[in-house]
Amino acid sequence: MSANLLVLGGTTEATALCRTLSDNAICGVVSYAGRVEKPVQQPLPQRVGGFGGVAGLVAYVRAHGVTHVVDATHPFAAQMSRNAVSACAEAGVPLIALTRAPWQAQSGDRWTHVPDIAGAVSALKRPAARVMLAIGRMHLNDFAAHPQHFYLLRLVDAPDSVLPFPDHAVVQARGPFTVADDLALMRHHKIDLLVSKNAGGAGAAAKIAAARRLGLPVIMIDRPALPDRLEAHTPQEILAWLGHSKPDLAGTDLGV
Ligand code: 3Y8
Ligand code: NAP
Repeated sequence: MSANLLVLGGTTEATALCRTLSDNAICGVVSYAGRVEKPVQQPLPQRVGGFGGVAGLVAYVRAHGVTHVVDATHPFAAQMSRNAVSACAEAGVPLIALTRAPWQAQSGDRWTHVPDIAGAVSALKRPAARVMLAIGRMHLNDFAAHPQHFYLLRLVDAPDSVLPFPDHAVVQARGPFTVADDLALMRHHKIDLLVSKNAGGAGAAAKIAAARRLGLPVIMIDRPALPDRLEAHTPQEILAWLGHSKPDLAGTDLGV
């Protein structure tokens, strides 16, 4: 039976996987939550919007004859990842996660680890600073508790409501970002503190390197706990999991 994948997308790794699947003529659909107005175009058909919890995902998998699910969502998309584990177990469909290791502090880094967004908000209970808040839009209102700071906000889409910060600037940009651009951005806004999720990967790493270069402190939000599941770190590992890795041709009579 040929494979018919459901890729839970929204990351650089998911984009790389979609390219690999398309290059290997493996059928699948990539799924987005619909968080942003225009998700990047992929070389696979895509669907946008929630499934309707675990039951909705089970129903989707069954209705579309999905043979394998790859959870290539962001490490902070914990609810989606939990739902994928439960739904695939219930539907009896194999699941693997395509994920990336967390960033590790290097020499010169001035990180303060906090367990979650609330921890980052508490860490901002301090005299006024110039804070780069590069965690997207979904949790901004939590930081209204500390209006004394100047906030530099980087968002994928323009804000659709008044932001709860008396002193702020908005940069509308979609990653991946470069160190040179993030250095220039932080210098331009005289940033003296960075708040970041420990996203891992390359797409959001530029600001971490820029903060190191500038000697800035970073409030680093650690990842939420995820259920146990099979994990891979490259599209090639996914191909192998699908049984599509190139056969070992050594010693094979190619008849040429
Ligand atoms: C909708 C799909 C690709 C994927 C690219 C990666 C890299 C660029 C860096 C900063 C940090 C942040 C944010 C970020 C990055 C990649 C990746 C990544 C961080 C898109 C995308 C969707 C989203 C959703 C969006 C969240 C927000 C988070 C912005 C596509 C562009 C801050 C995470 O406005 C909103 O509501 C945005 C919401 C979830 C986190 C949040 O809490 O706000 N991502 N990001 C996905 C969907 O609808 O299912 O449009 O391409 C994807 C990417 N964003 O294909 O190259 O792989 O991480 N995304 C974080 O890491 O902290 C920006 O500014 O420095
Ligand atoms: P989340 O909190 O874990 O998920 C909340 C709900 O959103 C899920 O239960 C599901 O709704 C829906 N959902 C999430 N991802 C989906 C997907 N790929 N396809 C279909 N429905 C999805 O997720 P999130 O943190 O909001 O992330 C949403 C999307 O943004 C994901 O694609 C993720 O990869 C991407 N992203 C997130 C971050 C981040 O910092 N969180 C960073 C970069 C990219 P139902 O229960 O109705 O199925």
